[in-house]
Amino acid sequence: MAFMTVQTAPFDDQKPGTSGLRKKVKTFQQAHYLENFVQSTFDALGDCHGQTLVVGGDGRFYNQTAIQIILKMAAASGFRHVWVGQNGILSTPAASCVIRRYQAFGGIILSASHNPAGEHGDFGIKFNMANGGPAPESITGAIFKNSLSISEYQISDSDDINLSETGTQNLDGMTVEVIDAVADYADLMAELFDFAAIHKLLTRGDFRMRFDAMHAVTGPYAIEILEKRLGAPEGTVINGIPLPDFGEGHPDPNLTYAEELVEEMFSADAPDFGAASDGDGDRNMILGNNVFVTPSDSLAILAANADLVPAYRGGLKGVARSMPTSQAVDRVAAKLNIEAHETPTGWKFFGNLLDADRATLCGEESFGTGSNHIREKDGLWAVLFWLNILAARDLPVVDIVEHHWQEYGRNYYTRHDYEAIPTEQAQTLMQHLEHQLADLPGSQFDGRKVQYADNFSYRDPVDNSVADKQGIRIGFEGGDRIIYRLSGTGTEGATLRVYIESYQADQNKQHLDTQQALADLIELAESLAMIRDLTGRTAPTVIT
Ligand code: G16
Repeated sequence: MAFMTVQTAPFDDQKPGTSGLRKKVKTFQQAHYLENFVQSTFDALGDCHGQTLVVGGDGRFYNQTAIQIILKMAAASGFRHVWVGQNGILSTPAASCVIRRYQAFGGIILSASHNPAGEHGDFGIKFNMANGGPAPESITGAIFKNSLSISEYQISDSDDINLSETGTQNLDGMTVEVIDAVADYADLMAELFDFAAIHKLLTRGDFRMRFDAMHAVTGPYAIEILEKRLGAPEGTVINGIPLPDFGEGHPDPNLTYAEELVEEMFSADAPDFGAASDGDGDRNMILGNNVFVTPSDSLAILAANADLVPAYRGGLKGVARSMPTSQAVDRVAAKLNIEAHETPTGWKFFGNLLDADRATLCGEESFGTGSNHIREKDGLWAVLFWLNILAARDLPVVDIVEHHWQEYGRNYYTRHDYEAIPTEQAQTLMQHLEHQLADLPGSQFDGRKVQYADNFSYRDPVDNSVADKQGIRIGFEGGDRIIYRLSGTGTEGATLRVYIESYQADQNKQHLDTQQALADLIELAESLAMIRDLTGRTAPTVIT
């Protein structure tokens, strides 16, 4: 067995997006494509000799092939120790947990999140740092730069590692530890939440829940935690077996793609609590009997009820949300008299705030919620947080949500996505909006006065790094907002996201249908951006 140096040539499309590099499987299968990105990553990290690496993925097609390549390249780059999830599996939050628990140098996570999987689907790769969180822009920028000039990479020619059994193996002098993918994460959850109270709730007979793992990575985690450790009846977890093509589904936990769960939760005999997670286990959707909790409301409700959870009983240091996420949590922060941070979209922007202990809970409108327990958003953590609240308050989900609105007011909120628009059309639309920004402040639309209009720029309060052009914001007096962004995670053309929010303090007006309550703002968002004219689209692809 020996290390080889392989000659290669750069690819020009390896710029990491919102969450790592995501491309079609076919793109990754090109000769040298994955290897170039991995070498560019190792080179961006500096000296890897003697270091420990964590590797795992969401189990989608190409996961194990990619892991074998990465292990051989890690050995050739001098890593001394690698922790790999059994069968190559680690959910994104579990990978973050393992990196922190074993004080690794960092980890490689293989996932394209909720994007469809299988031979014709998507694949993805990203690097997480020693804190367990996604690499910051300084590193992803260096990876991209390296990828544009790479001319060779190093790899071992040894045999594949057996990933199916836990235990220690040797790869050209590097120790590979195949670990139980679930145990460390499940133990961490047991440390954070009141498992005894949740166990009581799930076994008392009059409380039913359903968790949809959507044939993606969370199945084994949910079965171990909800059914085995917390005593929920067998069958509580549906679609619990991870499949390389996710059962040809689209494991994006929202009202459109989690159809099976949504149908059950809005039926006459609906369970009391329903939840779903996504491809790699970091997203969550929360439902009650005939009620959907928006991710933005969920974040605000978790913050307002945090003192019911053992891990957060000491109080929250602060909260953080991505800019397009509704401002509901800001109101809770104001009441608790703690800091509220507004960051660009992308979990990586929460890392510094969490490390500096300036935020305890973080969340995004894109069905992501998490805390300082790891440095990724965490689907099952959010589900357990809700179960802990339900066990402590003994109220239906709908009451918890409505009581929250009564106390804090309701932020009506929706996101309209226009997927796979030709990139040039999307850019023209964003430029058209940019050109209006200077003139918009002070303008009136249906009685709403524009207070500010800009392209969001963020200065990280910890390291002062600046991220520009993070989305167009049109804010009105009273707090209503329209926001436009192009997604950084799609793999086909461009996805336009339009986020619309309106605040309602009047309890008598808090029970409208969201799309109706926001109808005039939705129409205004369309006309300001000229979506129909510039894209030919008459309706969004997905509404959440
Ligand atoms: C990723 C990021 C999130 C982001 C989401 C949507 O989530 O980790 O921070 O909110 O993408 O990003 P965009 O609007 O740019 O498509 P995931 O679950 O896909 O890793």
